[in-house]
Amino acid sequence: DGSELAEIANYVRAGFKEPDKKMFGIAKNKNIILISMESTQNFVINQKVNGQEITPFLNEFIKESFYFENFYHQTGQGKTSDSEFLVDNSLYPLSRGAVFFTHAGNQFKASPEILHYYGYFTASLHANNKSFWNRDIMYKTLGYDRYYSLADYHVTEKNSVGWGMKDIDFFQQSVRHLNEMPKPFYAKLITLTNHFPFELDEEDQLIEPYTSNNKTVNHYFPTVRYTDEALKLFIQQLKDQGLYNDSVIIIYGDHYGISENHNKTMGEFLGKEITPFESIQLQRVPLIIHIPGMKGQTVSTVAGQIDLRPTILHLLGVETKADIQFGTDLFSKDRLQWTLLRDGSFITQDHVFAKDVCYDKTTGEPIEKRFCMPYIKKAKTELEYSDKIIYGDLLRFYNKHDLVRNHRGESID
Ligand code: GP9
Ligand code: MN
Repeated sequence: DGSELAEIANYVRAGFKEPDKKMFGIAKNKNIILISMESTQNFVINQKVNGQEITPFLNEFIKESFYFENFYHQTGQGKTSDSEFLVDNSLYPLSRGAVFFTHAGNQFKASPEILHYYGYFTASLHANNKSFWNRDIMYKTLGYDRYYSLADYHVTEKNSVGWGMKDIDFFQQSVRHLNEMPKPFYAKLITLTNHFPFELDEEDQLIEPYTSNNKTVNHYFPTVRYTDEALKLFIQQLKDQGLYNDSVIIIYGDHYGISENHNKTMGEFLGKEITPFESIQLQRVPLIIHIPGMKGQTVSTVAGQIDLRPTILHLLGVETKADIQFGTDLFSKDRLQWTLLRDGSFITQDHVFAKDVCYDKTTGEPIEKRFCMPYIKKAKTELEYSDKIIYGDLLRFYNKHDLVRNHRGESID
């Protein structure tokens, strides 16, 4: 029955933080353009390889955007699909498998579905086979109006590399789709070129690889640089098409690209040993939110992908107080400084908890576990509650009727 959901609802609503009044509704009726950057970790921002910038475009773009420097991915085995799940639902993915495959038949109350009540057209754009990650099925469940997949792109041998269509071509053709969509829209674009094993054609190599005996790490940098170039061209096209000033642009990394297996080389590159503490810090991915007419700012609040849904909805002026979600608005003044990764590791203002050890964030040194204790319980509770929702399909008890009433501003029980 719905009693389990009631307990969970009490928990999440008790943790609800009011949005910043200055930000709530600031982007009402604007388009949302979400860009998922494949395998892009935050350490590449403002970083050089062989004396050359890895992300010259993003390094400039963050100056005119909100740039979140302590933003973590929270994905598990479902990789890109897990990040999509987090962003649209503000629920945790599963500890094993991909919820896109295992629970596509559930009822969710994802942001695309909610945004319909506010007149939005919702779409996902990704030049891959539509059934990859079960997206064609799951997107219907999440309430997407349209999935622009492989069949909607002109893909040739020349404009492909590695996993498929090159990012520059993908963005170029995506602009046409964006132009055709009813406005306002909520559109998610998923890049692909910076995918392991980071293959690139000679002509697209804008910087030299890193030099070490580790091919994966070496080739990561030129492909990140390539996607940075693709983003630069895309933003210019948005300006040319008159879409730029009507759109909030949100760029985020989906998950790590360099796994723990490469910690030795990463340590050489960064000039420090990659301890379990540093390993967690490497799970930071870029988050850049560009709001037309607003000045840039670097924000250091501790946050994760789970926080994007309330943030986006609040920017659009949509209340989420009654929603079942585990994230908090990134602009909320009194948000808790904490984020929880899917493996139970977490990060607070002063501590990192990883592999059952509590670390001091300033020194990176292990300290007594009691400092992390209050959050250990919270971490366990949240993952259990989120899992319960998914395994028990509990949001079916938060039925359509409640959802509509809630988003008409009527109260629900
Ligand atoms: C595939 C792309 C990459 O469509 O999203 O998937 P990943 O392997 O990163 O989950
Ligand atoms: Mn991915």
